[in-house]
Amino acid sequence: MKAAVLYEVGQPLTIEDLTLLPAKEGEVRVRYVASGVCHSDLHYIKGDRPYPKPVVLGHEGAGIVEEVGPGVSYAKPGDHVILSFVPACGRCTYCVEGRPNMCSVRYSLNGNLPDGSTRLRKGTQEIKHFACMSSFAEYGVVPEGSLVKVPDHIPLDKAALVGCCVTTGVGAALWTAKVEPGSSVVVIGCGGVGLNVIQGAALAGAEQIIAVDVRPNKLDYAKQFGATMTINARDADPVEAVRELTGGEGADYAFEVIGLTQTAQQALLCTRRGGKAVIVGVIRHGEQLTIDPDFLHQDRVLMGCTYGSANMRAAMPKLVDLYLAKKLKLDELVSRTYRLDEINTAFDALEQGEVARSIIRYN
Ligand code: CND
Ligand code: ZN
Repeated sequence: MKAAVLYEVGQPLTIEDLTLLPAKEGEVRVRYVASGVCHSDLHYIKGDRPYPKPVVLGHEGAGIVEEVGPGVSYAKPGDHVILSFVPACGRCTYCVEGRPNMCSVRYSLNGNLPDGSTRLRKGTQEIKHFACMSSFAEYGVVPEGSLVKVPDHIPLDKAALVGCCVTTGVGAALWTAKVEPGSSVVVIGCGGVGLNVIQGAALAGAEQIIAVDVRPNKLDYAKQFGATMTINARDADPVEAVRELTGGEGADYAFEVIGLTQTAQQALLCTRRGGKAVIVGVIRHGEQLTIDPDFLHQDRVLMGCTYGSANMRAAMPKLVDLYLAKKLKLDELVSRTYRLDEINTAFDALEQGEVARSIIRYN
């Protein structure tokens, strides 16, 4: 099968012919239909975070189950699935608590499947998996716990986005911050994930949704997804601008959706007394955040967020239903569709801020 391999940090991905070994006990072979191109993948390409290599990236995929290994009961060949980038084991404390986004298995993978081995080969060379998914490939072998079944009539290229940016963004508003009706919200960074925080805040009934970005095209997208006001951070200090727009108080909720310490600080400074700041962006490994303790003293809450605090098998089908009911935008997220051999162009477009989201579509 064809797959895009990252050999070295900072190098373009290489399209290779790889061998995919058969699914073992508790694993499933999936034919990918599409994979979104997320900034988290770009963080690994740029070396913002360490990861074993060579690796096939891609963590926003959907496809069709082709074959199931021994002991698999959740899915059968032909099932349409969104892939979760966390393979929930169903047994650890986090899974049992209904917080499978933090399943213990996730933190022990190190580029392998849960049994500690890999199914990807270039000749005899072992290639690492990413998030047990590696959806920048035509096929994947994934743990059963990565699958979220969806109805056959949802287009899988749109469903793929539910695999990361939609669940992360909408979930950050609904399940991490628990945005309340009538509240004021600031979203700093209006890319694929940030636009979904905006539509999540709109779904929650936020009254004021202030979008901050440095690119005018992103602020246009933000309005389309429910922002009531926009600030270009190149033209105005976002913290001062937010204070002005909120009667001098600051917002009830602020979300950082870029992955920079400076904007994370801005998010906290944008909140009113008693407000919540949620850091959704992935900040470069090893960097430190400086916060003013006086600020926290005023009942403010600073929160992290992984996967929108979602319980994936409960959350994703609900998001799909909202899309089918025309209450959640997915079509509008897909600015461009690329072939796998155009993947480096897709990453350039992401880095240059040209797209809301782009997807890689297989055949
Ligand atoms: P994308 O690159 O699409 O969006 C980032 C946006 O930030 C762009 O629109 C930029 O123009 C904008 N931007 C850049 N600098 C500034 C600035 N100084 N002020 C205002 N806006 C700015 O990225 P994405 O939406 O794919 O991902 C965003 C972050 O979310 C990224 O760090 C990614 O790794 C992270 C993320 C987190 C999680 C999670 O579970 N927490 C899941 N997926 C992605
Ligand atoms: Zn992602």
